[in-house]
Amino acid sequence: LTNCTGLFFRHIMTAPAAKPFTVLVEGNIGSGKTTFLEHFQQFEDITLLTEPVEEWRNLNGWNLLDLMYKDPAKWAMTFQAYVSLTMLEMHRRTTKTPVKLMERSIFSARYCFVEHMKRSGTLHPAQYSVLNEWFDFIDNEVPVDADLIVYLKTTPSIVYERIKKRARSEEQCVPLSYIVELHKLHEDWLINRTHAECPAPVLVIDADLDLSQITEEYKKSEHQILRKAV
Ligand code: TTP
Ligand code: MG
Repeated sequence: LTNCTGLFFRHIMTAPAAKPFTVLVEGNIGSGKTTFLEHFQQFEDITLLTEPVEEWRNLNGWNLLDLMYKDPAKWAMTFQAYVSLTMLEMHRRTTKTPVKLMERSIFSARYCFVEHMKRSGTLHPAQYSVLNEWFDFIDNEVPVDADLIVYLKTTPSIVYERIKKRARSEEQCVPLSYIVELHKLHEDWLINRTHAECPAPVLVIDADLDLSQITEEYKKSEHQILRKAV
């Protein structure tokens, strides 16, 4: 018996930690991804990885987001390379909790933003090809877990107004047409499924509501995210 107990303890000490239930929170710029994640602060046993954009605004003092918006032809490639790295780092981060919520993913960087930059000519086809090779390599060689995607679905004109109101300095030049294009790319990826890869089931949330009403909408997703009756 002592032998068995010893073996059992050795097993639980060396067994790999269980993977967390991983939720990717997606949606247009200004759709409320950060607010959605903050709603889950009230629960224990959940790790929140919010606002990767803050890293893009300060890499050794350099604001890559600002450089990209001011001179996309020169900086889009650098910016998207760094976005991919920060997203990959978030995907690979281990947690001590059974649930992990992430704002965005390497997938939306690829299927929405880089795709748009290719179509609009912001990225040279050669630059796009390099990013694409990286994405394919990561896809094939690096485990990226996703169990659920929460899609905060919005109307472009509504998020456009929110972006103006929020007034993140880098985004002042963003036109409505860009928000419309990004909306279509999110819909193609998550609803119309025109890309081969949608890595997890998609839960769609109406994120047009304003802050005073959105909590009720967010609550509807709690049981799927926490995976218990709430
Ligand atoms: P989002 O990742 O959409 O983050 P957000 O904080 O604006 O969203 P929410 O209000 O829902 O919390 O965009 C952050 C900025 O980064 C935005 O200006 C768009 C830009 N961006 C890119 O240019 N390329 C990318 O690949 C990503 C992911 C974002
Ligand atoms: Mg945010």
